[in-house]
Amino acid sequence: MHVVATAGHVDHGKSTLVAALTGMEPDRLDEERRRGLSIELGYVWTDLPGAGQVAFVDVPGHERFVTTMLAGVGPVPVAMLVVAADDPWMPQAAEHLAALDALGVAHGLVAVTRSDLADPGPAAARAEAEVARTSLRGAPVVPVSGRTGAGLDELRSALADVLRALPGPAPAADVRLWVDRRFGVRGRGHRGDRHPARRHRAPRRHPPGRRRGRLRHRAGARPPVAGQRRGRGRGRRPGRAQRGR
Ligand SMILES: Nc1nc2c(ncn2[C@@H]2O[C@H](COP(=O)(O)OP(=O)(O)OP(=O)(O)O)[C@@H](O)[C@H]2O)c(=O)[nH]1
Ligand SMILES: [Mg+2]
Repeated sequence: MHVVATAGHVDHGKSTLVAALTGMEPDRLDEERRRGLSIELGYVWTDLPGAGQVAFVDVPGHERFVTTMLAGVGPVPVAMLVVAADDPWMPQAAEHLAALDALGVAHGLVAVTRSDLADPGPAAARAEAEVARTSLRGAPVVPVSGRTGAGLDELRSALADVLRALPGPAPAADVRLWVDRRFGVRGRGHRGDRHPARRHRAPRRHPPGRRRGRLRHRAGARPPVAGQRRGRGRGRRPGRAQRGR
């Protein structure tokens, strides 16, 4: 199965376009539907004549969700940059394109959507010029409308051409450890979740059965005494007088 990630400015029509291509709705959350805004990554797929099964990772375009966008595009080899025909070149289009360039995504295409609302020519010319400075240079640019379906067949055919031309996997290439998500844990720092297929048990930091009470685990620490922490805040080192006891 091929995997293609969307990219592009908020509200430029990414979700509408992948829904038109697949017949599946990428925005699943109530909040996404209420606000008409993608928040999480959306996953939809279809059979593409001439290319087999294709899954789309639909990313949010809002600037607040750029880390989610990066998680979505990180592991994919192909991107579909979606640009609205009725809007100028916008900051998240530039930011998403820079991210694809930094990740070295070298296969993809540009869909100039919402072309039922405006002449797609100027947006296509600008997108082509921007893409020419990145790893996606030479990507085909296809005018389309996610609303009316005009241009969808041309988009499917351009996408199938891109997918058929993809090189096979390189067994000698550098190995990457994909981190699916990361979050802060108070007092511990950052944690990352790896792909379930590669997840393994991390070594324990503390001996089993002695996981509570940080002072007990410090090498060479004396056993704590009642009232030791009083007045110095929970979890902090005891004062000099207490340590001397
Ligand atoms: N007329 C017209 N409207 C469109 C077209 N594509 C999308 N829209 C409308 O544009 C708005 C935004 O579309 P979305 O598909 O949600 O845009 P998006 O890029 O996924 O937005 P985010 O995920 O929030 O970044 C919606 O109101 C759509 O109905 C199109 O081709 N023609
Ligand atoms: Mg969306």
